[in-house]
Amino acid sequence: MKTFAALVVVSLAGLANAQPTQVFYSNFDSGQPAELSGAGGLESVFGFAGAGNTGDTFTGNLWRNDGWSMTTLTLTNLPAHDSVSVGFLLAFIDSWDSTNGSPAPDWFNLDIDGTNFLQLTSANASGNVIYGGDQIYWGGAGWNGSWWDRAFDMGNESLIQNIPHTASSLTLDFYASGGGYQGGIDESFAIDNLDVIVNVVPAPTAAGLVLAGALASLRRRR
Ligand SMILES: [Ca+2]
Ligand SMILES: [Ca+2]
Ligand SMILES: [Ca+2]
Repeated sequence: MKTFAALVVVSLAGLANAQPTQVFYSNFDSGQPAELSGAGGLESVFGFAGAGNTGDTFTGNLWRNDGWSMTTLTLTNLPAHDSVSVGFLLAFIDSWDSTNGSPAPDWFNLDIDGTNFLQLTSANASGNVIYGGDQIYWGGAGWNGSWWDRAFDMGNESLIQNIPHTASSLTLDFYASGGGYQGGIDESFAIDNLDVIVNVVPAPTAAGLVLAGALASLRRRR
């Protein structure tokens, strides 16, 4: 009987594996998503078109923010989950100056539920500190024609993968900061292919409930 009971417990444990579930995605090609608010707006991807990894490239429009205010994604009524992962394409547009450039520093930030998870810079115009992620573009994409632009695929950045999270709502704030940040046609950032995945904790299945009932029955007979 102990062996059978142990098998039941193992089976129930197996049913509890979290399932990755996409709860938001936008390539910004069909207008502004209802979940997105705050600063910025839709613009063509211009020269970024096609940059990226297979199946995850800049297309059509992106969302560009050229000021100091936040762009905010707000998700509600999330299914029961134990962690969250975020991915997007990130463009550093025009004359970003890294921490050892001038005027600097220029920062791109991502806060999740009010806590900072990313603070990155890019040496487009001055300095030499560059985020060491998956760079997918370096060239003159457009906008202010005087400067080259740089882009990254953030989908494999470990800092924003499998973050412990259980609340039914989630807020992402994207914004620039730093004493040297000039904004406008000097410095701006843009995102495309924004993707949010939660690891859903499945509800007990009918089979699981039957097994649980069998276990309870065994216990009663002792
Ligand atoms: Ca797009
Ligand atoms: Ca600059
Ligand atoms: Ca600057």
